[in-house]
Amino acid sequence: MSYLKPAFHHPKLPTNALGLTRRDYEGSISTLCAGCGHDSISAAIIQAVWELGIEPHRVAKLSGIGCSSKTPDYFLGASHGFNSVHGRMPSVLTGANLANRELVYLGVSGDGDSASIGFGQFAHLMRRGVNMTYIVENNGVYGLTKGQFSATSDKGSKAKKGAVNTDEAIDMVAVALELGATYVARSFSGDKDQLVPLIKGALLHRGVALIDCLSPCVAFNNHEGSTKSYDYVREHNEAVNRLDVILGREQLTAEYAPGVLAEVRQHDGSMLRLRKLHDAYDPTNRVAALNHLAQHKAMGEIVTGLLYLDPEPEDLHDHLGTVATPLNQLDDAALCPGEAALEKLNALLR
Ligand SMILES: Cc1ncc(C[n+]2csc(CCOP(=O)(O)OP(=O)(O)O)c2C)c(N)n1
Ligand code: SF4
Ligand SMILES: [Mg+2]
Repeated sequence: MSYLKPAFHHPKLPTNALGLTRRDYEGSISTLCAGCGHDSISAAIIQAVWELGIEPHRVAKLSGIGCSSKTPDYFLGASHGFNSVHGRMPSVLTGANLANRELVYLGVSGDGDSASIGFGQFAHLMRRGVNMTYIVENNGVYGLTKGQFSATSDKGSKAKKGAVNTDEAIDMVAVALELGATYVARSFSGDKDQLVPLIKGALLHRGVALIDCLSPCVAFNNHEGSTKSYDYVREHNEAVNRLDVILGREQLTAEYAPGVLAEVRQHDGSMLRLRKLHDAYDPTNRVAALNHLAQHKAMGEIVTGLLYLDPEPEDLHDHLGTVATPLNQLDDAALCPGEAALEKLNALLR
């Protein structure tokens, strides 16, 4: 059950480039547990889309099943939405994207949804390079079904009632890097300063963007012995960089010391500025990103930040050579080129 929020707001609320307030990007009232990390991610999504000045009706938000997959109801109430079947968001989103590339696609999923039942779907979406932002709200448990270990629970991590996980964990960031994702980041729901710019960069990226966002489940995975609790993530967070997203229309200002700044221009002219916390870290080197992850994992650290970015990404439409016009705007002549064209095609296959 969800509740509608009252529409009135303070007349002096700040507006974005479209004259809309942050309230115009909200959804219905959350029914998640108070303190759930997923609610902070919804707030970060609202902030990012509002700051970018994207019209809400230009966004399509899709999800699977889980507490995480319920969250699209709680943001961007005026956007297109589709709550699919458990683990099937990637195929529904791929189909929608192929039919209409003009929308901004945002997929929200959980670690159970993406790393277990939907793992095959996740893999194929990444390797195909569907132009979208994929946020995994990763709490290391099946929250909605009351706290079973998920495939991202770390080996040795303790469940609320004391059981120890004996299985190896799947690292969604490492998998996405292996599979060719062109924007790969990890963040923490409790670090809005890091998360909001990462979401903005992902939404502007014209390729597949993954954000693995650690998001503590206060009901089932926030105790001592858990490696996905607020305390654990805060104590073990190792950020490789801090991101600022600068749109073409905004004035560029130099505010960082030389040697610690990496600038990457994206296809649309937006500039991603990375304040490097590690001077040696190169966000455009896929192999280095995988090595960095592995080295820090061995030290028990959770690496966050923008780990990999391909500034010249290709997406599924580039690979398939599809028509740019949304399919529902094509006329009969374009959709049905006639008998002679069909004959020619058939002849090629004989
Ligand atoms: C086909 C199918 N299998 C199993 C379920 C039961 N189920 C619902 S949500 C869920 C796991 C959700 O975990 P996750 O994706 O991590 O989301 P969270 O609730 O932790 O945010 C499962 C197994 C289902 N709804 N459909
Ligand atoms: S059960 Fe866990 S994941 Fe689900 S709403 Fe509650 S805190 Fe969030
Ligand atoms: Mg989960």
